[in-house]
Amino acid sequence: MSAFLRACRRQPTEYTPIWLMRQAGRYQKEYRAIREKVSFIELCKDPALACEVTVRAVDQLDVDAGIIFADILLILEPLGIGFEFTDDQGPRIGTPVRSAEQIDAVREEIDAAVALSYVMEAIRLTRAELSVPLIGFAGAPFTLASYMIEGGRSTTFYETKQLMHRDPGAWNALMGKLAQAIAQYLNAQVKAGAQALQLFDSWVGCLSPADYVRFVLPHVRTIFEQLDPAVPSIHFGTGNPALYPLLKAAGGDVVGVDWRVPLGAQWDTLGKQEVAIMGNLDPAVLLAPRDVMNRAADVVLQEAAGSPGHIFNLGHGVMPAAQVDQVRALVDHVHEASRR
Ligand code: 1CP
Repeated sequence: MSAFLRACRRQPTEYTPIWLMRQAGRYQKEYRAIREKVSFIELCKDPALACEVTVRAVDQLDVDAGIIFADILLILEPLGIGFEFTDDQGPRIGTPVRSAEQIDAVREEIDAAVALSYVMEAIRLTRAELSVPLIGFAGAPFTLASYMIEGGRSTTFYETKQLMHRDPGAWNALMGKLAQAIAQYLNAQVKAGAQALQLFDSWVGCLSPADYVRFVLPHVRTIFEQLDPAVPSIHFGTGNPALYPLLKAAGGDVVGVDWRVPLGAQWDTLGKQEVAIMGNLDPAVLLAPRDVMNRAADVVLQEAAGSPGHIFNLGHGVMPAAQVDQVRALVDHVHEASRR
């Protein structure tokens, strides 16, 4: 079994496996060249191009896993929510969902294998070309709901929290529909060939632990309960260290943590015998001089202390300003410095 899949299962590996969130993207000149010809959505919906972009990131970086090129928002289309990607503002939802009537109109069930067949086809094509495991993914209900309700990116999440507190019934109805659709979508990706899954709850850190327990955790738990246990799952959240024990409780074989926590102490709190951990270099360190970056990576490796079950990653995605040779140098350094 590959080092990445073994680490997901907390089995010993000869070196610490590494992959990077957003390892395919604008920091690569080949990606920018493709994006001059096609829009982001066209790229996601073209399985051959999505496969090309996914495989190139693995080849350029020599990482231990690929992640299928897609986006967490693609599932909104089959749910009946129109959106577009703007070049400067990020995603924009046509009509934000803010009333009980609008939540009623969100579709109950999607057949992801049909509605998102282009993702499934991209997974099949990529599996045939990759020699490392391929990760499938989806956005978590809170993060997806926040885009639907805010209408785009947010820093305060006031509209989302307002709906949650004003009408818990409508909130739970929306979260329940999203959880069902997400579970169905993730299982369809496994059928198509995904060998691991990641649930991205990128913005859930804006919540208090008490609100996470009441308004989010039960819905996320239903997702993990429905996933095929033969395929390891990663539960990623950022921005709020107090939530990590709750993310673990909600489910997943691996908890993905950001740089706001010391990885070792966080892993001790979660239980090294109970869950694997992924993280957690600050992506900004990619912009530092190479020796500074390597020393920061060494700190992460020392925190993990070579314990089985550490997957090296950034605490969030590679930024567009990163340089490909620097990102590759990070991967090479982690492989060499962790060899046992
Ligand atoms: O060409 C472009 O400008 C598009 C930029 C881009 C890319 C490369 C977007 C728009 N999405 C993606 C790909 C993507 N998105 C991947 C696969 C690539 C890889 O990892 O190698 C994945 C896993 C995602 C997941 C995603 N999309 C998340 C969760 C991860 C995270 O960064 O927290 C989120 C929040 C999104 C929404 C999204 N899509 C795109 C943008 C610019 C955003 C963020 C907008 C915001 O700040 O709210």
